[in-house]
Amino acid sequence: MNDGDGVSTAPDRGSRFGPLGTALVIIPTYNEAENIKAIVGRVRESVPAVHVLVADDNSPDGTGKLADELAAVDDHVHVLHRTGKEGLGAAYLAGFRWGLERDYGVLIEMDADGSHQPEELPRLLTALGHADLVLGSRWVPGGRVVNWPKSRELLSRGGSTYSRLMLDMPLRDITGGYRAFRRETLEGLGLHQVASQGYCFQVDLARRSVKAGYQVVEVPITFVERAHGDSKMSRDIVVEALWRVTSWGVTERVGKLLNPRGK
Ligand SMILES: Nc1nc2c(ncn2[C@@H]2O[C@H](COP(=O)(O)OP(=O)(O)OP(=O)(O)O)[C@@H](O)[C@H]2O)c(=O)[nH]1
Ligand SMILES: [Mg+2]
Repeated sequence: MNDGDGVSTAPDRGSRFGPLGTALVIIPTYNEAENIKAIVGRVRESVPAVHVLVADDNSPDGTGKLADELAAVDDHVHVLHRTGKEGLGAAYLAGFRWGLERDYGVLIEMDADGSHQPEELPRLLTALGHADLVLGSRWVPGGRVVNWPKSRELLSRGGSTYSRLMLDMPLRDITGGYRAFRRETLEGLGLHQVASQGYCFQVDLARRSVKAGYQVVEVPITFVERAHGDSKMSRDIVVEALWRVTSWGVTERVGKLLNPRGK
């Protein structure tokens, strides 16, 4: 869908990075009726050329219907209705598939609750002109969190630090969910093998990108705690992340011990 209104950067002379094409912002939703109109409006205002896909898991509070109302009056807004709650990872995978089938050049992850500010999207897209994947990062200089309880900050910082050390990855914010992928990056990640959910889904995609040799760039963002609606964070999500990250790290270490030259 490179219909001429895409966010494009001219390819660098001598750079392997081509123009970006049209961008699709994927917003997974479960019970975000209080937030959906505001977030879609802010995205469309911030970068009018982008398209938005709301990937709703049949939210009981009617988020999907509100999204349909937005789509009815704006041909840049689309809705993917899913049958029931299957978690953030499954919703993103379905959204990526939807976007890749329709030839979008850039696929962006963004929460519905206002934590990821659409006004910062131009900075992510600019950085993607020279990268395969851009991570909105709370934990690089210039990045910050607003209104987060100390306990959440510790959990997030701790999760990123543990993942960085365990997986030997040079990234500061590995669990964040404000990201911009080039379509070619997603096509190279083996998405059909991704089974992880929640925070772990984000760690998994970052890990696959680094392993595949992609250029991953972190851009500082200001992350704002949700003001409306309920968090879907749960103990299960944290336990899953801890378990999978540990198991990936151990598997890699054993692999290196058995085959130090990586042959
Ligand atoms: N489609 C779908 N979306 C989900 C699901 N779980 C969470 N989401 C959405 O994913 C985004 C992130 O979820 P949040 O509840 O904000 O998780 P969080 O940011 O870790 O938690 P808070 O900081 O408390 O907001 C939001 O837009 C949610 O509506 C799910 O099972 N299906
Ligand atoms: Mg949130």
